[in-house]
Amino acid sequence: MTALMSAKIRLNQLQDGLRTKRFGRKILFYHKTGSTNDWAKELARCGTREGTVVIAETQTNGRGRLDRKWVSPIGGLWFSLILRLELHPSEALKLTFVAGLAVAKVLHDMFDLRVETKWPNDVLVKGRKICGILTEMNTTGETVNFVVVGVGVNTNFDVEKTFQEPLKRTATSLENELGRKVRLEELFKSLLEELENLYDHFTKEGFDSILKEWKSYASFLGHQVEITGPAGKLSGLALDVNNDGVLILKLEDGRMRHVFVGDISLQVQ
Ligand code: BT5
Repeated sequence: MTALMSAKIRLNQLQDGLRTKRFGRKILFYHKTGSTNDWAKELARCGTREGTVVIAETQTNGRGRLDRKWVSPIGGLWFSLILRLELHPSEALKLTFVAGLAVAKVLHDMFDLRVETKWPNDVLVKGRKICGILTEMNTTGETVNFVVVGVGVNTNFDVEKTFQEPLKRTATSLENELGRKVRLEELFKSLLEELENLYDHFTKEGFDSILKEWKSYASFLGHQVEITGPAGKLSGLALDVNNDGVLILKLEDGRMRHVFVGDISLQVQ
């Protein structure tokens, strides 16, 4: 495979053999765009159907949570999926777990990698971030009009050469972990298939078994962690993630704390 083939996305192969009913049946492709989440939201606002995907080879304004920057060079897999489902706004976080589990399963099954899920929206390999998920929604009062789930997987590039400090130490890519490039289109199709599978399970059967499986990849549970959130830093034992996707932290003084938003870092003991 030449470097060009593995960095560029071959549009005609994105749907070739795709085994989904709805996800990725309509795809908008950009060589370069600001953020695929922004385009997906725009399309959803105009009524575009569930399962539509926006994908780009590179993003100039890739976003993380709280408007943080998501670095999105060529060679990565950057896409957003439009979902239309009945749920309460407080439940949208659950879709982040659905997507995180889909990524973890696919990376494990396709490449035999030891992947970990980290609350709330990361997938890691050997403690380094290989994927981030950004779930955004549009609401009217308590009605969710649509949800956009953005998935970014560091794939065919070397983080050492591509990222700056401190990201080159905290991130990894499939190329770094496997020592080779992979077919972006095949990875994309497998992710869409797993996403559709798990999403259908979630809408029909509920969140319990999704969360249970997500937790089976969550190696931070049972460890001392530090949470950085809107209210500052908190340290404690990461006890559990409850059925709302909320992290339960046991503080050093023994009190329990529900954490709704934040970033976890493991504490070295
Ligand atoms: C995320 O936010 O992890 C969500 C990332 C979602 C990206 C996808 S790509 C397709 C779609 N379109 C978008 O515009 N976004 C979505 P958060 O948990 O807030 O993490 C952001 C932090 O991760 C940054 O502050 C950096 O520290 C780090 N980071 C940035 N780029 C990274 C990368 N490529 N790989 C690993 N870490 C990165």
